[in-house]
Amino acid sequence: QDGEVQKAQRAAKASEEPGQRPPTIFSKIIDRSIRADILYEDDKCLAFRDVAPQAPVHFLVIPKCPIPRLSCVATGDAELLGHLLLVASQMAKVEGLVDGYRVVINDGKQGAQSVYHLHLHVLGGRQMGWPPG
Ligand code: DGP
Repeated sequence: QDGEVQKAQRAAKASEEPGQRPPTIFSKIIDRSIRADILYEDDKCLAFRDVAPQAPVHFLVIPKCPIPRLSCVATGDAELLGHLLLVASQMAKVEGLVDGYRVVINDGKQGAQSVYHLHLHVLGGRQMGWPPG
């Protein structure tokens, strides 16, 4: 669960970039006020297909608590972050990505983040290139 101190620290950090604070469209997916193709849900996270897929398989794994971005995480988030990776790995198996896949987290302006609710992209089903753009 998000402690009060963590919440305040996150709000302060997120507000360094005006207009980029939770709640975002992902909060509406979590509370079902907008539709998404949900693949997995538990008490801590949700996985759903990306609306603009960049690969044959492209889904997002998000925490239910609205952490804006990776650079806002704190030591107390370690277990949650590990959980998100485990779900990404399990869902990649369920999606049949046996030949590998890519996991991406975009952070902030230079990281090309557009939705300020932390999310892992899982992309697969085609050959990836390196370096990424
Ligand atoms: P990023 O650039 O890392 O912040 O990626 C945000 C991703 O979220 C982007 O690939 C498109 C996806 N996305 C944005 N809005 C929606 C939505 O309403 N539904 C779904 N399923 N995906 C969305």
